[in-house]
Amino acid sequence: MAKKIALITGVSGQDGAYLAKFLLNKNYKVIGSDRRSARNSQWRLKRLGIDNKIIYEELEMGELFDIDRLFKNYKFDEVYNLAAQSFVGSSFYSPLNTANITGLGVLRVLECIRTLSPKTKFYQASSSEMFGDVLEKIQNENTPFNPQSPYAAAKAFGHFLTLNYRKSYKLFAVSGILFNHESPLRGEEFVTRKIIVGFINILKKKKAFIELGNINAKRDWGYAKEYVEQMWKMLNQKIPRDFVIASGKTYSIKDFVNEVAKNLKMKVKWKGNGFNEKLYMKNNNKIIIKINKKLFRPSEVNYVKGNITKAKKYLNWKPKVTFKKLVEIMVKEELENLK
Ligand code: F7E
Repeated sequence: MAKKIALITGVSGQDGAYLAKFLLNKNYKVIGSDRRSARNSQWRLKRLGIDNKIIYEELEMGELFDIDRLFKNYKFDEVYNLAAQSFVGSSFYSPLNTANITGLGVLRVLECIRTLSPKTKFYQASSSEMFGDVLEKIQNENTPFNPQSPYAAAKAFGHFLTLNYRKSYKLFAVSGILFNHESPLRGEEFVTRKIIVGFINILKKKKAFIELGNINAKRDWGYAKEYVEQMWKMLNQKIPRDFVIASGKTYSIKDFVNEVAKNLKMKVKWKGNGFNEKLYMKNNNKIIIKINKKLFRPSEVNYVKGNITKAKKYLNWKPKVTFKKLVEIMVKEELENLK
């Protein structure tokens, strides 16, 4: 049987790399694309040992003709649209670029599918950030969106267009609303890996302290490697449906810090309040975390918690990796990579 062909946009990101590996193991021919400037950021593909196993294509999500060219060169069975300006914090400083890539980029791909390849199945990487200042305590596929950043607004645009193209043109187009998902392949600009790398640098005496923003924000964190498998499952259902993928548990950034410290056997204590809250080493009273006002976002998502009833029913999935296990995996691999 001929191999299935999949396109993963944003292949050198955390999810792109895990998904590429997963699809290669399922005997897909994987075309992975990224913007030209991401050429040098293939460390994740290398770490997973697949940098030479995928076909790499440079692709600007801002250029319709670039996407069009790819659709004329390959007959894709499945397209996973993971390309985005994905850092919420940066979206406040580059809102137009975020809207163009994270939002309009989705529409460009959908237009290529509609006009050139209507049998191609399409997965859109939607995000729990769309729930924003949450309108329901626990969020599911029907919870209304209340985006709090240019990133979240752009994701909501992509989400609704995916739904619209499914209804209007009968495309097999679905959105996975993924809550925060982390791994050793997470970028250091995101808070989980920033904390782990920061603490290890403190232990190695390469750094005195790290600075964080809002440590009271709460997130529903899961393991990226598990989550990307659900993307594939969504495209391999009989009926196209959207799904929330989450752990169903919520923890603060402070909880994450405490768990990392525990894993690194650092005895620590918090003191002070608000902007003056600090984390100290118990043995010598050295400050290892300070709060920096500049790292607060102009508007914040304070709390999210996902409901995965639908994923349990149709995808037959529930998360295996708990919060504690996730921190353990991330810390362990970070230490091993230092060796
Ligand atoms: O922030 C707070 C920050 O940047 C988490 C992306 O994958 O998940 C991710 O978005 C929280 C926020 O992820 C720092 O204010 C405090 O409340 O790790 P993050 P995110 O914004 O939740 C969603 C689902 C996506 O779709 C996104 O693409 O941590 N926080 N201090 C900090 N955050 C960062 N980055 N750095 C700090 O120093």
